[in-house]
Parts: sequence; C-alpha cells; structure tokens
Amino acid sequence: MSNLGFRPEDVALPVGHFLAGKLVSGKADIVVTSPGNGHILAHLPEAGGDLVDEAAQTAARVQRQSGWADCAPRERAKILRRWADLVERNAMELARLETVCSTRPIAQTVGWDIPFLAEGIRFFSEYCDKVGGDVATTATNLLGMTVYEPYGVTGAIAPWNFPLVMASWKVVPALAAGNGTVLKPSEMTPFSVVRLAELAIEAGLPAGLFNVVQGSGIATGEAICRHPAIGKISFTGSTRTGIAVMKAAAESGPKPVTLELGGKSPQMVFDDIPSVDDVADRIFRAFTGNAGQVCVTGSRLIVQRGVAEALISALVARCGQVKALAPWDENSLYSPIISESQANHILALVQGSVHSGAQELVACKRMNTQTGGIFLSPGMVMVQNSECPLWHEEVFGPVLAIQVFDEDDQAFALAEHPVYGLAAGVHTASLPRAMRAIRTLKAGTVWVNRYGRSSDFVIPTGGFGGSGIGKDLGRQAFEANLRLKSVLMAAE
Ligand code: TXE
Repeated sequence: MSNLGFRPEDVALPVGHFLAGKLVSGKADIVVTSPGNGHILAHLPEAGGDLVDEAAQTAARVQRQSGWADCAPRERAKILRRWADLVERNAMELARLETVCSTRPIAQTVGWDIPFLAEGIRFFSEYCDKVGGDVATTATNLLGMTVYEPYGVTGAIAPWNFPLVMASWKVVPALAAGNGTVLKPSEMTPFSVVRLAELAIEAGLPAGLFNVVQGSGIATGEAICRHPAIGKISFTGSTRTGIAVMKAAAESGPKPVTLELGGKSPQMVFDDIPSVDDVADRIFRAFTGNAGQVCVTGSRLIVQRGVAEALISALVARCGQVKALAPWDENSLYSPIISESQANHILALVQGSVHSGAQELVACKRMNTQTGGIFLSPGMVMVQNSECPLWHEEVFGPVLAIQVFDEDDQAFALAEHPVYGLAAGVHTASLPRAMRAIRTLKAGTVWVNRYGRSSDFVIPTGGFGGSGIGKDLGRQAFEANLRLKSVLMAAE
C-alpha cells in the first residue's frame, strides 16, 4: 500500500455531540490525546443527564414520527446499503479520523476496519425483512401469533480499541430492526463515529434517529443506562463496568443488556501440529494484534512439552521484529497503547508476576519512537502456576503468559478460567482433540487451527460467565434489538 500516510494536524476533527443531525459543542473539559505522539487533539464536551435526555427524546420522537419503524422493512435496508456505499466512498476520511486518536495503524484502518464496517452494515441490512414472527397452532376459531417489534430507542456504549467497528456492531442492528439509538463512544476515541452518523443522514436516515453523545462513563454512560426512554443497552468494555451497566439497567427498567466483556483466552498447542512456523505466526498475531488490546486476545499459551521449545523460540524471534511507528505512518503495522495509564497498568502486571516467581522470556518494555508515542514491545512470560496475576488477569497489552503440559487432561484443566470465557484456540492435527476442545471448553467462541474472526458476520461473538451476556454479530444480534409480542385473535 502506498500514499496512506498523513499528518495528524491536517485532519479536521468533528468535536462535539451529534444531535438531530447537527454537531453540538459545549463546555469542553475532557482532554483527548493521541497515543501516536501524546499530543492534545481536542477538548471534548461532556453530556450530562439533560443532554442525554434530549438525545433519547429526539431519537424516540423521530423513531415514532419518521416512519422508520413503520415503513416496508426493505426501505430501511435500502438506506443502510446506501450508508455502506458512502462509508466506502469516504474511506480515507473515516480511516484518518479513526487512526488519529486510536491505536489503529492507517494501513489497517484502510485495509480492514473501514471495509469491515461497510460490510457489517450490509450484513445487518439483509435482516431488515427476513426476521418475522410465527403463527401458533391454536383452535381454528383463534389466530395466535408472535410478532417482533423494535424497543423504540436503544443505548450503545462503545470502547476505544476498534471505535468504528465496535460502535457499528451496536448501532447498526438496532437501526436495522427499526429503533432509534443513542451512542456514547469512548471519551478517548470520539471523532470517527460522528462522521459515521453524518454519513447515515446523507444516505437517507432521518436526522435525530442516530445521536452521538460524548462524555465519560460515570456522567454520560450511566445516564444512558438509566434513561427511561431507552429500552435496551448494548455495551462493550471491561467486566467491572459491564456489571455497573447491568446494575443501572436493572434499577431503571429492568431493561435487557448485551454485554461483550473482558477475556483471558487460552491457546492450546499440541505436539502433533504439522508446522511450528504456521502456528507461531497465528499465536504471535493473536497476542500482538492491536498490541493485545482486543477482547479476544489469545494471552495464555498452553503448549505441549514436545513442541514447546521450538514454538517458544519461534515466538521469541518474532518479538524482536516489531517496529514502532506512528499510526499515521503508512508503514506502521504495530499499535501504540491507548494511554499512559493503560501502559503503566500492563507493566505493573508484568512486574507483579515476575516478583511472584514468573520467568520473563522476553521483556515487555517501553519502545522509543521518533514521534513520542506510547509503545510497549511484545513480552513473553513463563508462568509457574495458575495463581500468577498474568495467568488470570486481563492484561490488554502485548504479553503472552505460557505454561507447558504433558498430558491432554492437564491442558484442558489449564485452559479453564474461573471468571472469563470469551474465546479459545486449539491447534492440533487430531480430530478427537479438536472435538474435545469444541465440546468442553467454556468459551463463547472456539477456533480450531486458526485464531481470530473471519468476515463471516453470520457467526455471532460473545462470552460466557464474566465475559458477558448475549451476542454481537449474527442473526442473534439483530434479534436482540427486537422484542416479541404475543397476539391472540378470536374469529368472532
Ligand atoms: O474500559 P471501560 P476502559 C477492558 C481492558 C481494559 C479495561 C479498562 O481490560 O484494560 O477494560 O479499559 C464507558 N456506565 N476492556 O477503562 O471502563 C467508557 O466511557 C456506563 C475490554 O476503557 O469498560 C467507555 O465508553 N458506561 C474491552 C466504555 O464504557 C461506562 C474494550 C468502556 O470503558 C461506565 C475496552 C459506567 N459506569 C476495555 N464507565 C473489550 N471487551 O473489548 C465507563 N463506561
């Protein structure tokens, strides 16, 4: 790829809330900095209860009055398809807005995030007129039915690690199902979703149906969760915040929640793998992609003794090849860490583990860059037992914790986590081992001989236990934005 690089100061940032189709400013107290160089990009206003109320009431009024929920569903699908086309036509602008404040290198936002976003919109547009209710078997003098209807307005709270894609997984199925929606992006990555909302209006979405409110979790996020006109919440973030979201939704409803939360996902490697190099590539990508700031990061390696030495040295070699370049450099492939506090948290977790007896194979260290960005090099740590903090706490950084096993039963026991159950990978040539992994691992997704999602949006994603409730993507994510009404009609 060429000519992708840009200068952050050349990007015009839409700073503010997006209400009823207009950018709205306010007293701007939240400082937004770029992880690529630590510079201040903007001061962001924060929506308190009043502004969240205005956004929710606007979405509710427009949803009722614009015909969005009442039109032939194919009309909604047409507008969503136009929206996807506009996303592609404005790919460079969206990619820059995403890259300038997030951890996503420009080659990846152009090559993956934006195309994936556009296809995701098309995927949900296809459900608009495909999901209906049922006719019940009743006595012939009765007609019993179940019909789906939208909630009215949904709330969406998104994280900073893939700002556009994560927001779209919440907002798009909600709109496709006939709802209005209020989105709060992370206060660290607030710009690209505003442009996404503008493009929706250009595509034909009624202004005011999709509103964006900016602010912190405590002020703005909590107000969304508690707003009486908001009938359903979709959230991605930490398990701790997910519990707070669920509590607020329960106390103000109760209202349903979809929660995509943290993880500590295992990758099991058996010594029957056909190629150490191929598996090393997969494992390396799985813990260093977006510098480990991915919910499904494969941060625990469980490797059989026969292949451990070869695999570990292949991984160590890969760790040494990473280069830290500003995300807006077209050659950048490796992500910065989103904030200083996040970087300190990662380093403290590694240090704590080493103090408690873990052996550092490759140190996770700060990397110097010409731009002054916040970068940590990939680290690998051999863990003595499952009590080690790096084995059970989500690190959300580029650090792989490793344990070696001899017998299959040991590997399956190590893969279990007392809290998380988001994803798991198994790398083996043995069908019985793969089948055992599929059947027994407590994880919302099991990948066999690969690690990571494909562009098959039909496969839902979500966790078990402390990793969440409900699913993003798939038909299930569309249906989660609808409620089921039962109807019984008498013939006379
Ligand atoms: O997450 P938060 P943070 C994990 C990861 C990371 C840790 C902290 O382990 O180290 O979380 O990151 C909003 N009511 N993940 O602090 O707090 C907040 O403004 C309503 C995993 O960024 O969960 C932001 O928009 N909303 C993860 C969003 O919630 C609230 C992605 C996420 O913030 C709120 C990100 C409240 N009380 C972090 N408090 C994944 N699963 O991919 C905060 N928010």
